[in-house]
Amino acid sequence: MLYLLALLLHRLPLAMGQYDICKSWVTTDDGPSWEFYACQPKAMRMKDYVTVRVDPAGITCGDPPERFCTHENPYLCSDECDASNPDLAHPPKLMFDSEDEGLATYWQSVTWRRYPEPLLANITLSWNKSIELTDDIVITFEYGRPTIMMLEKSLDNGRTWHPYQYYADDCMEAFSMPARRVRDLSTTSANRVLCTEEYSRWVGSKKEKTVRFEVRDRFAIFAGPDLKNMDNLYTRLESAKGLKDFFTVTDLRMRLLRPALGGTYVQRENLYKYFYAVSNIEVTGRCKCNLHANLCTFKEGSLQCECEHNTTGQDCGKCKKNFRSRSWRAGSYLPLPNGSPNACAAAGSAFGNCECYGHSNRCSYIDFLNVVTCVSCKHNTRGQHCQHCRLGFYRNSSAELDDENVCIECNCNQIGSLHDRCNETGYCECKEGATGPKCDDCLPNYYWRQGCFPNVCDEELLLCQNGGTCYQNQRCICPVGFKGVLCQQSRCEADKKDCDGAHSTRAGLSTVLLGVLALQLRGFVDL
Ligand SMILES: *[C@@H]1O[C@H](CO)[C@@H](O)[C@H](O)[C@H]1NC(C)=O
Ligand SMILES: *[C@@H]1O[C@H](CO)[C@@H](O)[C@H](O)[C@H]1NC(C)=O
Ligand SMILES: *[C@@H]1O[C@H](CO)[C@@H](O)[C@H](O)[C@H]1NC(C)=O
Ligand SMILES: *[C@@H]1O[C@H](CO)[C@@H](O)[C@H](O)[C@H]1NC(C)=O
Ligand SMILES: *[C@@H]1O[C@H](CO)[C@@H](O)[C@H](O)[C@H]1NC(C)=O
Ligand SMILES: [Ca+2]
Repeated sequence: MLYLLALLLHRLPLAMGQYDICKSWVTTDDGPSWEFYACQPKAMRMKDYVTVRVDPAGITCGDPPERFCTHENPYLCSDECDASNPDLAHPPKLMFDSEDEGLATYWQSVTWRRYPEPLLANITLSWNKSIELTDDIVITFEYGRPTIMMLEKSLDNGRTWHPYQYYADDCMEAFSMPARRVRDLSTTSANRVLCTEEYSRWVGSKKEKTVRFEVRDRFAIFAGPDLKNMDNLYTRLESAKGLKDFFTVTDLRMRLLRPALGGTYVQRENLYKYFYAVSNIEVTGRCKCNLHANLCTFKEGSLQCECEHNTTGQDCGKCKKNFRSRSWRAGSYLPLPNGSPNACAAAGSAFGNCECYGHSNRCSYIDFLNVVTCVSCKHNTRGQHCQHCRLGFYRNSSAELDDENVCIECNCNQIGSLHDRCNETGYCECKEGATGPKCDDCLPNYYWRQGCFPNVCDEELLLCQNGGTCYQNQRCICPVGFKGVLCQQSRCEADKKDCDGAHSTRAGLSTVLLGVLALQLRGFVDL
């Protein structure tokens, strides 16, 4: 019975469709054991998990309430948008609800009352998870499709953006790009970003409502018109550089640049018929789990792969702890039909097994030492297992040994410190007088000037005397008749000749003038 079950399970990958299961319990000549396969989650309706943001603020209609008209009957302007009335409001979430039979629900923008200033809106969809598109993105516009719009995508949760497709009724005029159709692309240009005129021309607002990003047409370049030859597609995805990433997104952004114009020029006397209204955005795709999971669940507000093959992370993008004897690899669609799981392996004791904590992909045997050591440790690590930090770096106590951020630069102040190394808590070794973790401060009674120097004068112990004033702890500015580091010395005592005429006005005056001259030369007094 168990054998039969095992046999059944073993046959499942083929029966259920490709890459649906990650492992099965099989019986071999050596007894029963697990067999592992490349696996991926099923495609889902991604609009159910999306977060949306509409820019700029105030672009959604209804605050204050506003009247709008349609292109079909511009004189019948009975429709009204009012954000405070649930029946007349058009908030962004209505782009993602399920459409009941009959009336469409939609997000709507304000009208183009500021014409000729352009009417611009950005609709940003975020998943906080990488997703592989498996079908067309379909955006449904009520009351006419935009004359000009652009689709952008991000692969890094919105940090950087790239154009995905341009849409215009005249590509040359709008984007200086020739109009092209996805259907005309070839195997070498399947991931080209192009401008299409297919979804922007006026055909009547009821007739054609959708704008597409054609994923299926691009797949069909490899898999044939009915997507029957998926093997060929999977082979291409595995081998053609950048092709997989082309269909992968974490975020999408629609930049609406000019509304539907009704097939004619803008009529200034009725700007109430120009606006955007989107009733649905369909995005079909699967979680990207690097072929290490066949389930993806919605947990704590984000999609998460349920990783197998002893991998872990949101995208199963690394090996589990204690399973890092070789570096992580994505599963592969090849060889057909079950692919390669490229599972992570336990850190065992086999000869040549050399843990590098993910900082190196290469080990080498050093003959005369009879050891295996990691080669070219990355992330500022060093050592046989890349387990130490390079000189000038220290261990990040909140990071695991296999973390890319495990080593932090010491950043010792070059002038204040003895060298660029630091201790385990990031403290540098300071020259005399310097202090602080990085040696960029001075101890009390020292002043900073390309390094720390002991104070010449201050407010406490090293007081300037005889009415002298302390200049930035660096020197005393002495009154006429006194000198010395702390102005402690009368010039009379220093030079008897000066004192002979101490009571004569002339001599006194010349001393004053000399003093002033001296100060002026030093730049302390303006005459
Ligand atoms: C839309 O996003 C782009 C960045 O891609 C930005 O430059 C532009 O100002 C945004 N437009 C609006 C209307 O917020
Ligand atoms: C994004 O997903 C990660 C991993 O699941 C989670 O830790 C983080 O809080 C999420 N961020 C947001 C903004 O939801
Ligand atoms: C993952 O590790 C477990 C032990 O925790 C082991 O039983 C299992 O076979 C491993 N799976 C793979 C794919 O290596
Ligand atoms: C230390 O590691 C944690 C965890 O990876 C990281 O978030 C943090 O930025 C690191 N600290 C520094 C200073 O690099
Ligand atoms: C590093 O140096 C600082 C300052 O000298 C000291 O307080 C700290 O305890 C040292 N840390 C270690 C781990 O030695
Ligand atoms: Ca809707």
